Amino acid sequence: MELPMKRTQWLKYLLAALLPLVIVLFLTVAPGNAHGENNPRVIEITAKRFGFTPNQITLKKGETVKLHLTSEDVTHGFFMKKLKIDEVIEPGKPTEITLTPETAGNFLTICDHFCGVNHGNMNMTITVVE
Ligand SMILES: [Cu+2]
Repeated sequence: MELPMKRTQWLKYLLAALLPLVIVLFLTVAPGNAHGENNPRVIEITAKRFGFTPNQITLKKGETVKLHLTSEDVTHGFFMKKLKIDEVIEPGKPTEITLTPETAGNFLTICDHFCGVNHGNMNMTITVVE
């Protein structure tokens, strides 16, 4: 029974060769797909008289995200005391915030840099879920 022996050996070689390949593939692909500490989710937020787009974002408690803020017209503010956010968004100068919310809830984030007649109504909500 020579042939079955050889087949078994071939299978062993094949598995021995494929296993490291599978491990390498897993290690190279998996971190790219996951959003961990080193690769946070990026959320684009645009400020324009007199609102933010999007008007609401949802974050996960404990998950680090990057907020990428840009202004399409004049200088705006981006302020939410409880999340320790206090930024100025100047036109043509993107601002980046790295944020790891530790408390769940709805946080009204306002423009605190006077930008015109309806400035007082310029805000958005950051929702943090458990
Ligand atoms: Cu504003």
